[in-house]
Amino acid sequence: MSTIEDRLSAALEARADLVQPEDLRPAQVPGPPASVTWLRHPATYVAAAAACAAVIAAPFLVSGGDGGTERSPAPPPSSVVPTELPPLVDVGGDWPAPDGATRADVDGDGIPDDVRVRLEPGEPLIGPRLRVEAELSSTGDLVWAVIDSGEVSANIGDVVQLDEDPGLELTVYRDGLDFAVLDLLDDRLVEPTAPETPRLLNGVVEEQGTGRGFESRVWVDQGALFSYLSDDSFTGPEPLETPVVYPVSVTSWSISEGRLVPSAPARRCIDVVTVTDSGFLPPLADCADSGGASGTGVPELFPEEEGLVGLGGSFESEIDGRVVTVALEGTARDGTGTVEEGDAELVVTFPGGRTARWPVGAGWEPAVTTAPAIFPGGGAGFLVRQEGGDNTTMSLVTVRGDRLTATLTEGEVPFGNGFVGASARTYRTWIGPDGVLWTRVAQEVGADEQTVYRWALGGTVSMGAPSTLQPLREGCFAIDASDPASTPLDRC
Ligand SMILES: [Ca+2]
Ligand SMILES: [Ca+2]
Repeated sequence: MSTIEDRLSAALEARADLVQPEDLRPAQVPGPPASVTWLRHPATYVAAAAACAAVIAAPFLVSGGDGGTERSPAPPPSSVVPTELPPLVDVGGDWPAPDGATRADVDGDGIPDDVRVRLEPGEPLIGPRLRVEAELSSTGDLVWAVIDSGEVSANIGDVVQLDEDPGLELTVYRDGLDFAVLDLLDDRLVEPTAPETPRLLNGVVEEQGTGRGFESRVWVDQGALFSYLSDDSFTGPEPLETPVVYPVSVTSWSISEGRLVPSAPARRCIDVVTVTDSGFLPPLADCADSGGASGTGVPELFPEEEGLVGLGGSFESEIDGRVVTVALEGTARDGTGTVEEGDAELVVTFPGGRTARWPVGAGWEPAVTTAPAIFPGGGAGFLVRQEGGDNTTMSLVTVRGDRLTATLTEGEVPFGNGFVGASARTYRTWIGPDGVLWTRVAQEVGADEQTVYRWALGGTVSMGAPSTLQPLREGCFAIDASDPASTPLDRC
């Protein structure tokens, strides 16, 4: 029986006169890499976790475009077409293939072919390139592509059918980089040109200048290739502190004329509340909200919940099916309308008499809204307001079990009532129907046009830590500030 090298030599000789210099270049790399997770290959979970920090810290490790580096063969010395083609040099045929062969019908003859990933030896764990090769059952030929590698590992992902050729296309997971898609074309594997956006990335796409990131996922469902990008950015770095329900833009992919073609994005929601068993697939559901930033529906923002209880007052409320008593205890400083640290506490008494306390920070005298803020997935909290001067500072105190925890807020979207920076541009935060917590920010001074955000509780991974309030952009609405509850809402 001939060895792979024997077959390779024969194949190379047979088609040496077909090969152009560019055939030896590394296949195209689709855009800059970012980060990782959501993997179907068990071995890569560990590898991805190990590589995560390093990848985020150094996201631009490989060249994009044609990969024009010293690794590429030199171009012809002039634009004159050479009359003699250079000999085809094997690249990576002797690199190790630690994962062994995957079976996939690359040539479409109905018989699975052996597919391997060979890792270029190098530092710290692997070299800068991979060789993906397939031994075709139809001809016995060995076909391959050399592409850029990730940091630690690579493996063949699911096979996909993206065009009308019967052969299946390969997806290649590379930690820290976008997925590579490889297609058999003219007896070699090629990487179709990918658009800059959306990405074929499992990980975080950084939002410039904010320290936040968008979540990007890739998956295969019944031979079709999909990806999504979250509509909103979240705190991170990874895993991002995503809420339990949030909108994403889903893209399906095809190949046409040597290009990866994304479909028009479809708005869906990641929803771990209603989708409890999705297997390896992301928990996608129709969005229950009014349509979000890219929709056309109008959310029910008003009337605003206006019930307030001040220091010394209390009320009953139902949280997660339990009736609790909520009180603001303490006293304000004489004549100033302010409190110092330790002067005031939010006290929640649970059935059976157990109490939990949250100390109100120094500031204006507090009041608490009598209607709780309600979040998808069962989260709930009370809004403590400290109003004075031009601003109202707000703290959302969540009830988890028998504990009170103040949520964190950060980022560009302000929380509370006041003016943005030194401008006269207003922002206002309120609890609307169904306990939804909203903030609206005037687009210009005095304008009715307001950007509206729906707040969600993020950080579902680390239940022991404080949640971060994550703003989901609902869109722009014209709101008459003098009487917002009675005027019809229109999208800007
Ligand atoms: Ca085959
Ligand atoms: Ca195909």
